[in-house]
Amino acid sequence: MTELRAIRAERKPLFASVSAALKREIASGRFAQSDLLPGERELSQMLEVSRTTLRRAIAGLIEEGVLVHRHGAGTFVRRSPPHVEQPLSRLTSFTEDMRLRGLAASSKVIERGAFLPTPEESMMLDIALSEAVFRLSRLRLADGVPMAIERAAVPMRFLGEAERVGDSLYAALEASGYRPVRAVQRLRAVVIGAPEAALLDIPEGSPALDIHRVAYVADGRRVEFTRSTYRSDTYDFVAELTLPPNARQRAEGAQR
Ligand code: 16G
Repeated sequence: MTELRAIRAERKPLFASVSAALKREIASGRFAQSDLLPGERELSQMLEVSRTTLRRAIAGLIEEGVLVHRHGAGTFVRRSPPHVEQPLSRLTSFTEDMRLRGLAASSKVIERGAFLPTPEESMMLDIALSEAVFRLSRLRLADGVPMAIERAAVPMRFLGEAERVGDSLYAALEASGYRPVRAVQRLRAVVIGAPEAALLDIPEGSPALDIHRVAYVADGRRVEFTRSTYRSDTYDFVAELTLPPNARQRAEGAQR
């Protein structure tokens, strides 16, 4: 605790020094990821600061996403999520992507079943409003850490029965002979609202990536429309860029 006491000698506002000291303790492993912080009384005694100063420091760290408050349970050190680099040119599934990185994929189902499509789903899938879709909305996790919320819609005709879908949507589509072979994806930066922030375990107002994917089967029919919200602190989407062939020939010629 000598290090924590040294905060009194620093020339910052006291609460800022308390935040910095708590961050150092987290980085050093004294308070491990996912650990419950000691109670307010204990911490304020340890740090020799008032509870008001401590509360101010903790509130700041919650806002920064270093700590997380769970109702009725206390304040925890947030577990830092795995960082994933995702090539934008490969049409893979979440389960496959995580497996390739040695991470365990899991999901929490938010909504699942056969429904009539919304006007947006019917337009994006190019189907009639009367044609049923299988809708699967999930929170996707890697090694137990929330990474994304995905809301997928697939025309029922590609799946046969909803029961066919297990942990992986793409595995189910592959089993029924309709694995997507091509997809068009649109990415956009968004600011996260309260309900999604709570699911993703990040502070409200954090930046996130909003991704729309329309995927096609070999004969050109649309098989999937998925709207996803990805945590921007866990995902880097990486695209490889190439010159068109004629410009490439010119560039290579100039090098000779
Ligand atoms: C990916 C896809 C999503 C697809 C899901 C299937 C992006 C942005 N999205 O997460 O469109 O539905 O994989 O995953 O990459 P699953 O087979 O594990 O259910």
